[in-house]
Amino acid sequence: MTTNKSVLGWIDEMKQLVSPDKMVWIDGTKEQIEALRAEACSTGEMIKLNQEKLPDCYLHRTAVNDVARVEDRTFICSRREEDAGPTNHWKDPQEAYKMLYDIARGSYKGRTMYVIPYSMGPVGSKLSKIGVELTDSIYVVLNMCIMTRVGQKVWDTLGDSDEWVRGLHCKCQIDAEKRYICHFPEDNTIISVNSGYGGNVLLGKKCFALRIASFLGKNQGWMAEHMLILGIENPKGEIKYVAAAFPSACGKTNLAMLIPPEGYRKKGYKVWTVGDDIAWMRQGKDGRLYAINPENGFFGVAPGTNAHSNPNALASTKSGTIFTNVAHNLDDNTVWWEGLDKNPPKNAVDWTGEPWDGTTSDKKGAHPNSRFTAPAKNCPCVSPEFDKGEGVPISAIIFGGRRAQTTPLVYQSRDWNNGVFVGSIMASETTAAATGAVGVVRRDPMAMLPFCGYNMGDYFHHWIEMGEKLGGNAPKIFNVNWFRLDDQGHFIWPGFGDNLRVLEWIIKRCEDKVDANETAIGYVPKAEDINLEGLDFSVDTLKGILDVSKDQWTKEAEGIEEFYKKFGDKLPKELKEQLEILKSNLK
Ligand code: GTP
Ligand code: SPV
Ligand code: MN
Repeated sequence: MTTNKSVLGWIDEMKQLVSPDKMVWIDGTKEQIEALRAEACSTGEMIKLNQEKLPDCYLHRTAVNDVARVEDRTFICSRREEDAGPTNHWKDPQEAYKMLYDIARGSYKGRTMYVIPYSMGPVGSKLSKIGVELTDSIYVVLNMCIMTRVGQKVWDTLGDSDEWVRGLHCKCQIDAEKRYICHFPEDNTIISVNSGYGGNVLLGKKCFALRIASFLGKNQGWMAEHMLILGIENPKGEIKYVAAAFPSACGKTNLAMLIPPEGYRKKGYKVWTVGDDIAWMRQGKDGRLYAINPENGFFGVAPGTNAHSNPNALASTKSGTIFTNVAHNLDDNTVWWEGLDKNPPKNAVDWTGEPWDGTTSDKKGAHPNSRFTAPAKNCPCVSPEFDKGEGVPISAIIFGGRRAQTTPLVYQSRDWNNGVFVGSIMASETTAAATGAVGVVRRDPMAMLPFCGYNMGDYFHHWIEMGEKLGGNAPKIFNVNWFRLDDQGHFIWPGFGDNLRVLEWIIKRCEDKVDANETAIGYVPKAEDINLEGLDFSVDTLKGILDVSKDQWTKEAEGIEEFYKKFGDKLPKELKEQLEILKSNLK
């Protein structure tokens, strides 16, 4: 295991607090994982699926009140309230520790404490960071063993250092009224109580790799972002990498694994997945921005994933995968979700554990935020760079969201600071990935609203400073919107694989190979420069979704002005200037 004093001291303290019956050190070996799976199946916590069709795959159902991240119960517990900022919920750290310890006290009685040493990023890479999660949930252990790199090597790499992130997870009674996800950025500590669901409890993911890491990045001069990373290989074999930030359930996993349209495939285009949710980025020796994916698996949205929309994601779930809150097909002991195919199982159990015949229209088989936890190595297009840990050089940063109107299919910012402005004004319709209303437009700067571990005004400053550091090597910044709707409420742009047509324009812009129209908000493609070959989509329709409406953007500018007021003195002057430029462009 480890002789690290800071680790042993903390584990001891937590053990005293939660009083487990026994303790198990997780080493991530096959034998250990097999034994834990068997134990979870014996208690009903997990269901072993058809091992011929889905080898090493399991199904888990969470409590019905525990199916998504809980943003209103997520806290940043910095010493000063101002350091959490106007977009985060804050609690005083001393009060928060007391409250959490009172809830956690004795909560492992009759249970086992699992100690998970994990690395975010390839073990030993200079860009990687180490965490230790204590949990009383086998489900969490097995998910962490997919999503992160777990095992003895992590202890060996950590050595005596006390640079690691403490994570305590207690399921308690899954009491929604006492559910808290608390972060102590100044103490490198996360405490999560009364949940057993995904982002609330897999503490390496949003809690560490975004909330804690964004704070570390600010202080250490790097960036932790809610971004996918993908490589686009052209027929000459040259690969360009882009990173893209979209809010939860707005298409990161899908874009990260996209399959090029037939015409592109024939020409020799390929797409390589580096990451589908989180990017850690740092300036490299050559001055460019390099990104790694700190994760080792995909915690992807199941509904809508099918052989047409995302065959690579589907292929990734065919072995070693844990399904959460999908429907269970009893006929062949497999899984099903809305949008998988047109044949819902007749003899099934829905995500709540009730019998389900696949026909009731008011009752879904899978929860809208049901998920698969799949090993990255399963992905047919996983990048050869995935495990290298040096990072890939980023040519373009792409922001995007779900907007029925207003935001065009794609536009390019005028320069870095204008790009930071474009990210800061992102807005998107809310989705089932968090509890609360769905479909409401809200501002979600850089898709980091729920994930920034400190004052978002300071976060904007950090972006501006990164641009100064990167200078002429800075990636170009774009914005995309796959979600414009027609009058009947249908998506206009075909999306998915065809998004490569837009990425191609983006790459060409980065290489100065294509012209554009300058508008009030930035550079928009000339419609004829987006390749529509092989697609039943007219240039006129395309013009419609490239349109920048002065009326709509004038309203948008008012909304931005209102939103910016939140930040008071913390709003960088560069962004104030950008807003003024937008307003004067619209006159
Ligand atoms: P998180 O894991 O929550 O961060 O989500 P994500 O950003 O990875 O989103 P994901 O790729 O899982 O997509 C979420 C939903 O958006 C799914 O239902 C997809 O089918 C849908 N979607 C993704 N890409 C597109 C697209 O290009 N067009 C349309 N219309 N829908 C899309
Ligand atoms: C998201 O909501 O952005 C996710 C899922 O990726 S969770 O891990 O629950 O945060
Ligand atoms: Mn996400």
